[in-house]
Amino acid sequence: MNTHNTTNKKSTTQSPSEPVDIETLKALSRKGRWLVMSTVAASKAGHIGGPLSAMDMFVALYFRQLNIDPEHPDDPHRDRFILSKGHNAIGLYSVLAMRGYFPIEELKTFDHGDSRLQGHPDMLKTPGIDISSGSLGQGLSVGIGMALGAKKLGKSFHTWVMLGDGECQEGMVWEAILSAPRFKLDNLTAIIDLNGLELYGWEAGPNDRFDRGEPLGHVDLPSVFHGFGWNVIEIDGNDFTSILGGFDKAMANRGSGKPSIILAKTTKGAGVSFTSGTYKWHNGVATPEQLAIARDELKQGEEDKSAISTREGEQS
Ligand SMILES: Cc1ncc(C[n+]2csc(CCOP(=O)(O)OP(=O)(O)O)c2C)c(N)n1
Repeated sequence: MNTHNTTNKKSTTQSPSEPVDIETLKALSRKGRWLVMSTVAASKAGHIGGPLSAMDMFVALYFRQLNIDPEHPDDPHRDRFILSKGHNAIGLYSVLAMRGYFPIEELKTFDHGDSRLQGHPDMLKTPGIDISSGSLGQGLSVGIGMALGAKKLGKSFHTWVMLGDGECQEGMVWEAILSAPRFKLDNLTAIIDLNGLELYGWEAGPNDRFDRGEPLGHVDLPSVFHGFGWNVIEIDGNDFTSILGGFDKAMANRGSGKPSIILAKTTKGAGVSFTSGTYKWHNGVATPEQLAIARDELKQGEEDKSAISTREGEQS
């Protein structure tokens, strides 16, 4: 059971009071990317590439799409979000902090033993986390359970699940893809962050230990998902107009009896020149020089250095 503070008040779910415009969403994304880079550098461990490729979608979900209230993270009427690729936790934490689930300052504790913000999401510790994740492949099945539960109980919330393309090599994902249409879960939307790069490939190449081919590059995903019975939406996952249009299509699909899949083309490590488009920054720790470059590129000011912290006894 979730142990966060809860209230039994009537539904308090809400989107931000004023719709957040696209320029503001872009600024939030830059801030979120900076929080990822600086927090991971301070903690000296964590993932970069996936959190940055997914950042625009995290921001669009939490600032435009989800029916949620940070003051009541366990409101039973809230929309659900499952980060199936749980190693992207720092990306999600950065957006949860900006949205008011906990202080941005708390990011300084990321990955410390006694922190609420563990390296992978923990639903028993962190406000705003609906499901613990990190072992790849499980999130969509959990999302199916939530969406099915909503149908059975007559609840109107929508369930969103984000997966990685590397993650889709887990067989359990495909069992879930097979079963969601069977249950007519039009209250479920899965997003695949198609950044085309993961940590590992399959075969040794001439200049590397691994062939870094696209995890799903050989699969005609739209046809496959059509064939399985999903409503297929293709977007540019690093463009807010495209993202918001995709979310609208998913919501318009409610009532159709089909779950929606959003195939989101993204760039791994997007937003920072030296992390962009390379598997090498799947995880990693930026040097002070690299952080300075990232801060400039993300248009963060001097005051944002405060996001950088060091663990006691460690050098910056
Ligand atoms: C069951 C399982 N196997 C292996 C891992 C180790 N692992 C963590 S991230 C990752 C690659 C994931 O790539 P992708 O899903 O494309 O995510 P991205 O970082 O690109 O967003 C792997 C293999 C894991 N977390 N869980």
